[in-house]
Amino acid sequence: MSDPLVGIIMGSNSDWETMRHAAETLSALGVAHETRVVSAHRTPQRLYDYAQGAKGRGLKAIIAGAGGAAHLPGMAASMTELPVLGVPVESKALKGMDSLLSIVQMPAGIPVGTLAIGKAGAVNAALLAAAMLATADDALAGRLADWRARQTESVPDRPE
Ligand code: RP5
Repeated sequence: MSDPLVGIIMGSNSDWETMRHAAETLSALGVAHETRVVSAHRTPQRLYDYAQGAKGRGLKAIIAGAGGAAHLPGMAASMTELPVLGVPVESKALKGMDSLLSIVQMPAGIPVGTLAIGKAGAVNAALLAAAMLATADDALAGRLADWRARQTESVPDRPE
């Protein structure tokens, strides 16, 4: 496996059920990535170390998923110049609206590209990270175009 280009981080092991869709999508596109549990609340030093070291280790983007009071994407973005894509994980109490609003409402100055709540957001974060990398990688651009063509072909004309 080549060196990871995308880091997928999540606030809890319980987020993996959602965030594995980002990892699976990157795998399908042949994008080298790594996965880590990094909590803004429970492991702040791990978050600091991860975000501070990410660019130097060769990562090009970070996908950060978290639920509830979801500080992880914003805190990660504050400590790296890499683009950070935030995935609001669906919470039990508020169905992910808390996660969404926590992630999307960044004050001006530190951006987080916020995706949809749950699996759709995890898949789309991976597709968006791949599209960003593909601007400087023709082979990846071709794989991404093939992925989209297969998706188009898989849509039936009539309901089955
Ligand atoms: C957040 O709290 C995590 O991102 C997770 O979505 C949520 C619940 O975590 P657990 O209590 O399941 O570990 O920090």
